[in-house]
Amino acid sequence: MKWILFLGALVGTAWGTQTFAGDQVLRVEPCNTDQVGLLKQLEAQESLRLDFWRFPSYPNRLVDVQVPFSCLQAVKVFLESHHVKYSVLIEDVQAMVDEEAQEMELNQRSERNRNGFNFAAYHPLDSIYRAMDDIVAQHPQLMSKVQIGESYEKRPLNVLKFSTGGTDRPAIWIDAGIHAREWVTQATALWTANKIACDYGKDPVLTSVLNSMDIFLLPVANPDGYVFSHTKNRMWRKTRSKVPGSSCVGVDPNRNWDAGFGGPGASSNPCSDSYHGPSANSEAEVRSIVEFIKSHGNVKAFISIHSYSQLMMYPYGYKCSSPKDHQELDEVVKEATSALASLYGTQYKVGPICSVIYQASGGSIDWSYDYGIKYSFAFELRDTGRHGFLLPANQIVPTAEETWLGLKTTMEYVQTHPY
Ligand code: 0X9
Ligand code: ZN
Repeated sequence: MKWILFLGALVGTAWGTQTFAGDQVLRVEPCNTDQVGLLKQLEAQESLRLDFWRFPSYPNRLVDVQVPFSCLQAVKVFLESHHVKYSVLIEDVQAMVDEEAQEMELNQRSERNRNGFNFAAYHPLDSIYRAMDDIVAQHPQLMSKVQIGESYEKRPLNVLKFSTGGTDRPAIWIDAGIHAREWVTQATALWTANKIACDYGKDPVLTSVLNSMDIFLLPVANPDGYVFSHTKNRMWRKTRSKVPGSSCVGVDPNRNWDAGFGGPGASSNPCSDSYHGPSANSEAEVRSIVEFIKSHGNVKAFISIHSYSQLMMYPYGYKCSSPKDHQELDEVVKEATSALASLYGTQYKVGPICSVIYQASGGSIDWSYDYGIKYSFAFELRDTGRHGFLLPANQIVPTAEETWLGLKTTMEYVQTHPY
């Protein structure tokens, strides 16, 4: 018995499921480069098993970090002794995870009874895939399912194609959920699919967009990670590929694109959450999107949806200089986020990735921009850290509704400014 408890404590798991009992999320506010350096030192110390919800970067940027219960005291003492300011954002991660799981369970029961799909709840992958099929079945004239490839664990990568005719019209690409734990993004994408299906022919802006362009929407870009985040570790971010020569699993699929690959803001350590992988496009999930975009040949906008922080960004992330279209892109993100804010007042920050969030190489929208897709944007949806990745399900629909206004404004701009 003793050794079972010991083993359990050692790896922090119970029956193979990661638990976060007593873990806290700290908001750390480094006030100079030295303090950022200290945080990077902490990050490098693998034995602490810190999970950076927001990575440390420039001074005066907020850092959110989940600290295992067993290291809390030591980390707090370390921060205090170095006069680094911090506060507790989340008191007990496991309590929030449990609450979310309980809510999901209740919802699943009520969905079974009503035989319906509740967009205001989080769902496992098979439910999402079934809901996608149902939406397609209800709108066969407007949409179809396109499988663009397979994940590492051989799950289909399902894209919803919205098209009102023509062959290979100019297209808008939208992906969500490339980071597994960002659950509000997959949920928002699904709500959006349903919104597009229902509003075509009613909403004049959407109708006009779809009368001249196609939309491709990938709601779950990292299905293996998503399943893992439901079954084993709610905080899983990466893919689930095996890394030769390492016992650690997975690659950060937003460090794996062929854009400044392996540069600053990506890790060469397979155990890191921002591990860039053995080579650019090593991940089946990334490769499938790249091949699809290349073979399509007429994609005019590329939008990646992440959470959290309430940001709308444009390139670059792998370098801190602005792209040549930055003035125009800045105009678009300002318009889009003011439309977004008009619904519930949700405030977004905008700008290039490097200055708004941090330097991060190998990201999707840098690749798409350098590939020639001018309108390349990344969203970071709600919230700003109160719940972080554990955004309560009652915020899914409001988040999706406001994001839709931002997306629609962006799509309208793309349609009316061809290049
Ligand atoms: O670190 C990231 O990959 C993104 N933040 S997150 O918390 N969602 O992990 C920021 C990078 C944004 N760049 C692109 N989306 N390309
Ligand atoms: Zn992300």
